[in-house]
Amino acid sequence: MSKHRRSSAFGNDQLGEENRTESTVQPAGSGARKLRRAGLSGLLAALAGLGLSELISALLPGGVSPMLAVGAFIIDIVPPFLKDLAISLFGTQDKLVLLISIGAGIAVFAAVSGIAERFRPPLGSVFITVFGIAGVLAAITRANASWSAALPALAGGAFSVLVLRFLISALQKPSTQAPASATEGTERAGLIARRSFGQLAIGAAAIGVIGIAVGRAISQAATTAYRFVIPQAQNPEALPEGTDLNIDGLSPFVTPNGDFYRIDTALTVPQIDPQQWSLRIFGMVDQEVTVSFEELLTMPVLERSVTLTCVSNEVGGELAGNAIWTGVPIRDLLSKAGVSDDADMVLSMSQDGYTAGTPLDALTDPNRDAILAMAMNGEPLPPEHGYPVRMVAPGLYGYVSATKWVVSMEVTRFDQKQAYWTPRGYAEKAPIKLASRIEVPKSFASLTPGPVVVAGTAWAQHTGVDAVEVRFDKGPWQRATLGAVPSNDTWRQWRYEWDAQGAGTHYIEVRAIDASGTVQTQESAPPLPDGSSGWHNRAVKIEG
Ligand SMILES: Nc1nc2c(c(=O)[nH]1)N[C@H]1C(S)=C(S)[C@@H](COP(=O)(O)O)O[C@H]1N2
Ligand SMILES: [Mo]
Repeated sequence: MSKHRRSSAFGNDQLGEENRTESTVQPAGSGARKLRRAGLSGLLAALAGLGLSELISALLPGGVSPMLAVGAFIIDIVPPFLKDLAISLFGTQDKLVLLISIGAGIAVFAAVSGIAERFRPPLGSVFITVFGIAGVLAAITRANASWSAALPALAGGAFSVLVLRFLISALQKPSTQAPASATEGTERAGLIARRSFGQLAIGAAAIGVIGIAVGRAISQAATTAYRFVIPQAQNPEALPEGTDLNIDGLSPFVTPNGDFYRIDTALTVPQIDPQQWSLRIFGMVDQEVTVSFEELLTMPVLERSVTLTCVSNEVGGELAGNAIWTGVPIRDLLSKAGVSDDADMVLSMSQDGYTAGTPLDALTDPNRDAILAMAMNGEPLPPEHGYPVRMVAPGLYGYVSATKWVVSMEVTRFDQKQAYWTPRGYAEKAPIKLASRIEVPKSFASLTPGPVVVAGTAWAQHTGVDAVEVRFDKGPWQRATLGAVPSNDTWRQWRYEWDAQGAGTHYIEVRAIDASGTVQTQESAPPLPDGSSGWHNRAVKIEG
């Protein structure tokens, strides 16, 4: 019998008739199957609605994908300890995990809506409507959203309700009425019924899958279509000989773009068409300034190596990377606008609403090259690192200085404005702490007695690293050899040749001394509120 039902799914009228008679005989069917089909209806209705909304959001200028808006909203309300937990558990996969959880959440909600619509109509429609409204709210409350941001969720929600009703009514084909008593109403119901459940289901699934795929593809294509020539710096910074000590397993001095750590609150990478992009500088300025990407390309640029570090980096962690950035000095843009003497902060905002508060003097200082970068290691910024334009300010943790997908800078005061992470417990000012780490040999490496290269990186951005010291089994500190650096804004490689003797476990520690003579503190601190501290150590084994 179930076979019959399934074949009726393919819309043969003959079978439909048969089915109808059959259900007159046995109207109940199996309870579990009813539930399953109702749940499936909810899932398909949600899928179709999401598909339509994705498609509209891609085609509509200013359209916001409600699915992503809801995800972004969730990220914004997640408490900071959960964010650090997610980073430590899933690393850079934290967003994938979140996306999957959201997907699973939507699926459960949709299935429940389907069941509710089948057995307690119109409760399922109400659920989906509420969900659609949540999508609308999430979309229109995103930063930089216009009213058109509401449309995809509105249309998707309405369509989803419609699909749900069709699917559920196809499940409840009129079967008890004799043809003789047919009124206009039941005739229409009959028409719907003839579009069998299966046909409708396939249609809904197709709209959903195609809508999502095409929608994503369209919004991605808009970003990557634009080509530009990276402007040449007048005095590009030359890398001296010997920045790289060429040690196996040691981070290269310049981190390739593909290996560069990525940290941000963006659930999916914002897609920005450079031709639509502009940067607005406003607030405590003599005159508001708006620069387009084209204009930016005509301005004099700097090319500088700067090592970025995330405040969430644990002692010995990998959330740091060094790249060569090309872009316009931010001080040039700020002087175009003319900043007020009373201002002390620049609140930069990304296209997706993330904000960072940077001390104004760090951006206007002629001796600190804060850059509005459009290139990273000689290539346009990769989308996940801020395409088309991001900030880079040497010496400050990324969350207070390195806004990606930046679209505005408000010149203001720390006592007037708060940046994204400030109400979430992170310090409003956050210079990068002096740090060093051991990268070679690996933890618990098994070594043969004799000379062993111990190596790693150390950083004290904008101050510079003057020395790195290592010690073994709490013995005396030994000076390591340092790699060359182009400036004090980058990390520095170090190496020490150790005469490894004595079978068993040995304990290596490292600390750095910066150019102002400060010795890296042993005091251990967690990332919250202003960055981790403490000496990195590693245990290794010498074979007997
Ligand atoms: N738009 C935006 N920019 C952002 C962030 C963000 O969440 N959104 N995170 C900041 C943080 S915390 C860091 S550490 C750096 C990381 O830059 P990267 O991903 O290019 O390594 O970006 C900064 N810029
Ligand atoms: Mo960060």
